[in-house]
Amino acid sequence: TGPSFICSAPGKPLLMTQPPLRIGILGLGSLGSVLAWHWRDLPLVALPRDQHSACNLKVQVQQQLWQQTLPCWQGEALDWLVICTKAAATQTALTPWRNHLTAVKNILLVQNGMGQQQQLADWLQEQQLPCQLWAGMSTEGAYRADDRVVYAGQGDNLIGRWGTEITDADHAVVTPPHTRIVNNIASQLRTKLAINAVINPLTAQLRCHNGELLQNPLYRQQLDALSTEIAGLYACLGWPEAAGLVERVQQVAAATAANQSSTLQDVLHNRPTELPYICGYLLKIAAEKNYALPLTTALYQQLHEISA
Ligand code: KPL
Repeated sequence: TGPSFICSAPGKPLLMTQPPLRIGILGLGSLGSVLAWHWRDLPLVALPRDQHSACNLKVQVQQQLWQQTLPCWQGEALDWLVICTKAAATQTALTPWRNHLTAVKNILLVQNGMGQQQQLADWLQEQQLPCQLWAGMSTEGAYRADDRVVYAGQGDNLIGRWGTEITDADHAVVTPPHTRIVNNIASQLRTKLAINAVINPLTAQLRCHNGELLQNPLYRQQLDALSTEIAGLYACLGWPEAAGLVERVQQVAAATAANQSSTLQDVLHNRPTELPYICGYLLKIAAEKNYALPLTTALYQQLHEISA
């Protein structure tokens, strides 16, 4: 947002600059670090686990290495608190900051998976915190390599209000740079959920890059069978994203062919995966409808065993 003009007296414009957005970031992994790089000219603060250290960031963008230290949030007013932790860590990471949250206007969750958005909405209401809750879906490409995060591919960061339609008042909110407001964020999240529910567990189980799911005929069969199973659940739930879902998963596997999915990276580094908020979430809603997901169930169980 650039400067805007208002007229103090006819013919005498008074230059008004918008104060820079104050943003706090919780979760400075690959995506959080890339967003910090996008917002490097703004006054950023970090919400570290120990609640007092500054955070050192290193992001490699093409051949350039960007390094910055973000101070720890002391409870000063924030326009946006952006949460990029793993879905399962949301509540544990946020709760220690409870007393500062009255100073936050908007909370934005940008994570894989579903279920955590509503859990947070319920918690904010229970705590009587008036922050506006937003959910986001990112297609930025980034991965951790040694001591740095590598920004591997530019993507979109779509955001929308959680649990409600976008209003005129929301459109008037100044959103963080490199984000775009959409009216159908829940739909975007459901499509991404299906993509992650197919590509992530399969690549983790088969230990392959995303593109091999298309190139290897046996893997390709599994890809299509799993996508078809999930499209069936979406159709049963009346979710319009069911249409074209199998093709959409294929397109994303092709577009991210050289990627190691985030779940494969987690498994290879012995980290907890996001599958409970991806496959686990789908299995829970399928069970509520008595809808069987045999392929998803088997894959989820096997991967639980691998990462347990
Ligand atoms: O979101 C992804 C992930 O790995 O988590 C995809 C889209 C599958 C790209 O790798």
